[in-house]
Amino acid sequence: MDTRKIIHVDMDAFYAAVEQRDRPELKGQPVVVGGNPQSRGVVSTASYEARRFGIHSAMPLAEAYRRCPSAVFLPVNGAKYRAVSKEIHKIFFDYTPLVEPLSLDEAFLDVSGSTLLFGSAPSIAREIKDRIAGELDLTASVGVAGNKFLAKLASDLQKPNGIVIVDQGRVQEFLDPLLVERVWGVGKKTAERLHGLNIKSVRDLRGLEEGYLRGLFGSLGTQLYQLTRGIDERPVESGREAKSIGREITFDADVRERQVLETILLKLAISVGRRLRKEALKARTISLKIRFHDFRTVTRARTLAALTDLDEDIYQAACELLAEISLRDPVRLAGISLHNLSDEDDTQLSWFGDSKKEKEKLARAIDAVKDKFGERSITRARLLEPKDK
Ligand code: TTP
Ligand code: MG
Repeated sequence: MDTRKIIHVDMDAFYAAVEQRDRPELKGQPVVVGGNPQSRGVVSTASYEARRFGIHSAMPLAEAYRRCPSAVFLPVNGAKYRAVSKEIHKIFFDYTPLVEPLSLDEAFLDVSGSTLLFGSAPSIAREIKDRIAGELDLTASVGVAGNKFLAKLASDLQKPNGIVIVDQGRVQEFLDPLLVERVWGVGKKTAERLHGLNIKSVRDLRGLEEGYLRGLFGSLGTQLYQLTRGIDERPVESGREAKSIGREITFDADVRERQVLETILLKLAISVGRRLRKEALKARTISLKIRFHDFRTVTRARTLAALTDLDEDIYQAACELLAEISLRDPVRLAGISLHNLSDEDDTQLSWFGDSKKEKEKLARAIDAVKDKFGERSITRARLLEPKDK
């Protein structure tokens, strides 16, 4: 039984809300943060007014423009959001030193040791929300529960400006009606397999025995067994500072085909690209890690001429690096990591991106992805795992 008190805070439409706050004439208007709609970038976030037009994060800006030409398109001002994020963290630290930021606008707080001084976890959560509104003129959604999994689920349930408290005694009641897609670790593929077994809700999933789940999904099976019962022991880890952003996947079965690996690299590129944009950072160096079945590990890195936060740039570099690696042995793991991160706005370097050769290279990269994975692949949504959030 969980005795911890965990709060998850997630700011509402963060970048867009900061822009609307600083330019009150934008309040109530569809605002898209991401850049010029003529550029090849993607939407970082959209105000709730813009979301009504179907605009969402990671959508190409051109598509957002098509859906709502009258929206106000703004560049990503990373330095500003970083400064606001620091202000938010200052409020958190008034209640506990155990703060684990997940991105600029999202954090876990462990307030188990704070209740004697500051009152119950729900009242701390309310106070934090009120202070964010009063001092920073922004809204946050918060979840309060006995562990990270439940707190994060809760903060998402009544967005925007929501507060959801998961009582210890009502965990199962809270979890059971939720769709399996909301369970940490359930991506698109796992969800499809579960749907094939007619498992739609957490309640359905909870009906499966642990051994059976392990047989189906390996260690993920055990994780699902526990999470569907509201068990999650992961501690809140404070003091984690991302100097690099990386993601790797160990395969269920070794992979020999280069093409399969390229598909996996696309998925990894989309995942790290998203995290990069959530941190309002750009990367200059992309590194690829390949581990063979005998655990021999090869890494290769490439430093780009200009900073990027685009999935297709990351994907292209990763594929080029893969091309340098001989695949005589089967592969058990692939990973992409991003280094030399910067929040500089290097748009003054964009003359580089405008050079004909560079443009052609990019167009080829995008076409290659589309040829291989279909027209919609570049919209990304297809490959995004909801739990990457
Ligand atoms: P989110 O918390 O996912 O989104 P949000 O705060 O804009 O909206 P809400 O939480 O109310 O649904 O991400 C936080 C910020 O990270 C977001 O404002 C912009 C940035 N971001 C990107 O740049 N690219 C992305 O793909 C995502 C998801 C977020
Ligand atoms: Mg948010």
